[in-house]
Amino acid sequence: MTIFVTGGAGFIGSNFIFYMLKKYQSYKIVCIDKLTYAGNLSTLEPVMNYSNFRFVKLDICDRKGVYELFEEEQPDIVVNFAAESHVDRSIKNPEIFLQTNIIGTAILMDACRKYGNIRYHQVSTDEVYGDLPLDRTDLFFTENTPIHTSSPYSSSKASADLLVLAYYKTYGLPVTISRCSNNYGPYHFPEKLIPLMIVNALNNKLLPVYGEGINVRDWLYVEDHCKAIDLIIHSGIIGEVYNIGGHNEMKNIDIVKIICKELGKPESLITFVEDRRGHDMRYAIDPTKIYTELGWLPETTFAEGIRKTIQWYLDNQEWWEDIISGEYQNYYKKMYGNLEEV
Ligand code: NAD
Ligand code: TDX
Repeated sequence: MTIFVTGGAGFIGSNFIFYMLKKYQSYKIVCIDKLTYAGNLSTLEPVMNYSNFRFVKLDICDRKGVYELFEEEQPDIVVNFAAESHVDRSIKNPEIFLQTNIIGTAILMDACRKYGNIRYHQVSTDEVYGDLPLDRTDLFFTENTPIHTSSPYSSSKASADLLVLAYYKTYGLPVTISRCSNNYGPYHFPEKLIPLMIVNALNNKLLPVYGEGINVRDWLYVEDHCKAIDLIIHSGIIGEVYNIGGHNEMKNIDIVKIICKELGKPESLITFVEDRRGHDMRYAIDPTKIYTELGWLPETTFAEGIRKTIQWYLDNQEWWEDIISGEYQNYYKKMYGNLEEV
């Protein structure tokens, strides 16, 4: 069995590769990654010498390169994590999101059609459903909730989802889609809420919370997401969409306070900054389908997961220091201006 994992030098893709290599020692995993600002080859160092692992630096929008690799490796399954993934960057510059997230998805599926109707899994997001009001805690996203997006990022992911379903209906490509809530855990790029707050707090820098900090996200430990995708690619029903989430809704401000407490840092580091444009209020997944059909349940509680995550950032300072010392500095200045050190 050969599995192509695209975007495997990023946060969730790398965690998925580690999980799969450990669980299925007879599988070959081929990681395809363009190594954008969000991809780190150093992340994959622990598995780079495995005989059943191969890394290929490749843009999923490079049709010729993609076809050549499919021809050479003849994969059985393709799992597509490759994407531009940060909402704030999509607000500043949407175009690359359309390229990678939509065109890249189409090229991968064209390759799947060309080389033997290969099984394709699309890693999507709960953001395709838009948001829910804060005062309707009885409402959740199900797989039947209409697509209703807010940002260029979520619109590009929704477009890709529609294409995936079209390739199923029109060409009979064997596809599945998963729509997961917010992940956290090791190797999370420090532009995203949880790692940004951990890294800033460790550096005694201010903690920029958008708006009033009352927006709600539904957090899932990354390994639980990987387990769900493993189940879907092996036992999921072709043509189906599966929501993934652990009923762990939290306000941003509460997350930041927990991080301060765990790190022994004062809450006075928290600073409220200008809100994100089009900021979704609340995400909340109903995971009933994946539970009843595939028996998936999250295994890591938030209390346990956030402790493990913080410990990982303490133990792997070199990994994130490398990142924040480079191009990240320019991004940070553009996003947050000159937030003072305390
Ligand atoms: P990430 O930004 O950490 O990683 C993305 C990876 O894709 C990077 O390694 C990058 O180099 C690679 N990449 C980008 N453009 C590419 C291209 N054109 N060709 C090849 N590789 C390319 O993202 P992540 O947080 O790991 O998210 C992975 C997937 O999961 C994305 O599709 C995202 O939409 C989805 N998702 C993420 C979350 C979350 O909370 N992070 C939740 C639900 C769904
Ligand atoms: O500095 C910040 N301050 C802040 O208040 C940042 C970076 C974020 N936030 C808020 C915005 C959101 O309400 O925290 C919340 C989480 O923000 P992000 O970490 O940027 O995640 P989000 O926008 O929710 O999107 C994430 O989950 C769904 C991933 O980045 C997407 O790829 C995934 O699809």
